[in-house]
Formats: sequence, C-alpha cells, structure tokens
Amino acid sequence: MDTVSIADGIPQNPNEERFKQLVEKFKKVYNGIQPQFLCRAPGRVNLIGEHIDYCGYSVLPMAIDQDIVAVFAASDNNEVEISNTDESFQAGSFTIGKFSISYEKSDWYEYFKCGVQGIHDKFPDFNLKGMKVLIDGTIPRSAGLSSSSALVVCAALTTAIANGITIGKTDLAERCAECEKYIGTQGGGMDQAASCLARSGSAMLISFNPLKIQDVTLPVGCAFVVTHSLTELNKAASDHFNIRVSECRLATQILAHAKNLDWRSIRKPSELQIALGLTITELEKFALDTLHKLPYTLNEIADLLSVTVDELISISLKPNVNRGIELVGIGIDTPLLLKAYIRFCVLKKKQKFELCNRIKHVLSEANRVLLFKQVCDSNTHDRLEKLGELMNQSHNSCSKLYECSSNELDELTDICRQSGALGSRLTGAGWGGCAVSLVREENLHTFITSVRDKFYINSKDTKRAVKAEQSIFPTLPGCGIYVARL
Ligand code: NG1
Ligand code: MG
Repeated sequence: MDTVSIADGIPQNPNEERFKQLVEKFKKVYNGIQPQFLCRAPGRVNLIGEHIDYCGYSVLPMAIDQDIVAVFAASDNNEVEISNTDESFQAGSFTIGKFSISYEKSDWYEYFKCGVQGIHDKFPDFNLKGMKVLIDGTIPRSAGLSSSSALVVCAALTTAIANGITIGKTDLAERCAECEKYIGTQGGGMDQAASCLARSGSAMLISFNPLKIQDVTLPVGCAFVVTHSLTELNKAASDHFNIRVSECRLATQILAHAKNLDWRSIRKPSELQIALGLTITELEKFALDTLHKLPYTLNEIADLLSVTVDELISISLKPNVNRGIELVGIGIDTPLLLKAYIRFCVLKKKQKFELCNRIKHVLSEANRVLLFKQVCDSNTHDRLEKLGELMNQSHNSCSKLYECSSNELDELTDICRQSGALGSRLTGAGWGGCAVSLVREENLHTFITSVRDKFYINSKDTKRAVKAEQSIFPTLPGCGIYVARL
C-alpha cells in the first residue's frame, strides 16, 4: 500500500512507553494542550551503493530502528512552534509562508522547515495551518545514518497530516528528496526513499526515475553492525559533497560531448548510459579510455565543451536552487542561496576536478550494488563471504577513488575486518560518521568486544573510550514511516 495509513492510538511496540512519555511531555511544554497525532520517520544504514543515487544508479540500504518522532497538534494561526526533548536544542518558531531556510545557521530545525516548505510547494493552493510540535530523535547526528532526511520526512509528513492532506509514500519520498535540497546540498533520493518506503525485515534495492523499491532478503546467519568513527562532517556547511556531485556531472558531459550528444541536457551518468545504449561496464571502459587521469581545470573543461568558463558554471555547476530563487519572499532565503551560489562559483574557478577516478568509482559501485542483490537472491554456500568482499571493495573505492573516507574511518574498517567482519565499509556520505560491517551471527559477540577494545577503549585518543558503549550497535532492517492518531 502506497498511501500513508493512520493507526488509531499508539501502536503496541517496543516504543510504546517512549510514545506515552512524549504525549505527557507535549502537554507540559504546550500548557495542557492535547496532541492529535504522532509521526515517525526512521534513519537508514546504506549497505552498499555510496554516492551513486545522485548519478541515477540503484542503491541498497535498510531502515534502522533509530528515528525521529513528532507529536503535534494543528493550530488556528500559521505559526509553527517547535521544541525538542533534548534540551540542548532550543525551542523556536516560524511563520508558514514567511520563513527562510539557512544552510549557514544550521539551526536544528532548519531541516524541519525544508519539509514544511516541501508540502507548501506541492500544494500551493492550500492555506497551510501552523502547528505545535514536539520532536524526539534517536539517530546520531552527522553520522551518515540520515538524521537530516528523517527530520525532513517527519516534517513533511507532520505538515501533511496536520492539514488533512493525503499523500502517497512514493510521492512523499520524491518530494522530500527535492525539498531537502533547500538546505544547499544536492543529494540523491536514497535517504528519503528508505525512510518512507522501508518494510520491516527486508533491506531494499532503490531505483530512481521512476522511484521503485524491491525487497532484498538478507541471508540467514548474517548480522550488520554499525560503529561510529567519532568524527563528524556537517555536509550542509562544507563543499565536499557538492563538489563530488559536480565532478560526476562534468565527467558525464565531457563523455556525452565526445559522442556528439547534446551534452547540456545530460546531467547524470545513468542518463548517458541510456542515451548510448551501453552496459555499465561498457560505459566504464569508454570513460576510462576517454578521460585522462590528471585532474581537470574548469578552463580545460570549458575548452573541451566549446563554452566560456562562466557559461559552463551556469550550465553545469549551478547548485540546484532554482526553485528557491523563484520563490522570492515566499519561503526560501534568496540572498543566502545566491551567496552560496556565488561562493560555490568562485571556489569552482580555482578548483581541480578529479573526473576519471570519480566516474570509475560511480560505475564500479553501481555494478557492485547489482551483484550484492544477486548474491542475496542466490543460494550459494559462500554468500556471506561474497557480500563481505563487495563491501570491502566498496570501501576501498570510496577511500581511494572517491576520496570520501577519513583516517578514522579507514582505521575503524581495518579494525572491524581484523575483528572478524567479512566486510566493512563507510556508510552515508563519509568524511567521518559511521561504518557498517557484515559479521557472522555466531561471531557477533566476539566482534563487538574486539572492536570496542581496539578502536575505543585502548585507543591513543582517550576521548574514544567514554563513548564506546553508544558507538557500536547491531541493526536489523526496520520499518518505514508511520502515523498514529492519539
Ligand atoms: P548522508 O550524508 O549520509 O545523509 C548523503 C545523501 C544521499 C547519498 C549519500 C552518499 C542527502 C540527503 N543524502 O547522505 O542521497 O548521496 O550521501 O551515498 O543529501
Ligand atoms: Mg543527511
């Protein structure tokens, strides 16, 4: 069923007690007002397929139990009042139709605003009501487990439900992938799709254009363990992520130009693959034969494509904020977005672009995702070893070709392998955050003990020891969004 169904009352599940406490807390925060609904959106761990969703290729994550929950009541005015059970996150408010979203401020609820704006843009004729909201989150932040998208999805769902709007889960996932870009990052749609469409007990193969999910049954006898490297990257406040997106686009356009295609209209490697009628492997070969190993300058790329550098910037590198610029005065902080754009362009002129290695990562990773799914569907005795090997290859490619790992993540994944993992890799955008490891169920305990000792307790970095307990957890495929009428 694609529509979001609404359960009556708090569902009986391991979270029941937490939800009851949230209702009580809501009443305290908002002077005795009774909340009407509860929405929940989970985070995800990506098992394989990193940095390829925005290239149009399928990815293979699963939802985790950690989530963002909102309890809320609609208001008569158009004020959104928002608070958080974690008191280090200050309560705040904004007016629907009159707020700005700032990638710079990174207020904890900037992502919530993205979700509200997403519903506002999809239903422009709707006079959206305000609401009183209490948020409770259990996903570690900036850890690659998609706390940001869970908050965006939760916000969009909350806004829809508070206004009596019915929206399908697939529509919601696509809308949220678009509106999360208002924060300034040009991500793909993996995280929002995982949060909206996950089903308990299965990992998922997510394909794009059109968005489609296939359940993936993980082999019996394996466990996935998430470990935190204890370093973080705020993706919205740095350029690493968007530069990778640009590199993939520029590589694609040079290759399209080399084949006399209309390169301006081809922006993703998957679109080029379809236009050329090649397999992923054939496209990889063509790319490696055509692109040189040395980094490209913007001048060189502009010459290759017979345009000026400024034309190239405006055709190919503009962050995807056009929607925001059209929305002058309605919702998005236009001067800020323009500032971000200008900062991006100035940077671009000096920037060197690693095209060959990046495209090699994307296309080999796209193949590994399909192989991973095939191995899960097969019956061979060495399935776990094969899955582990694909995960190791993925990490290696992220680290060496895509350069989105970090010293800590490389150290952590090494320790995980030494501790018995069949495979270990960074998960999410990288440059910090978490790793995910594939471990035989019977080795789970020894694995956890060994990683705890080697990476956390006995590390030279004494700050790691105190965080050991909260930094390692096994995880099973969890369920996607749900809504309960309170
Ligand atoms: P993180 O940074 O882990 O939330 C980001 C993108 C994904 C995907 C991964 C890399 C967003 C919301 N998420 O995830 O779409 O590109 O990086 O595989 O931008
Ligand atoms: Mg994120």
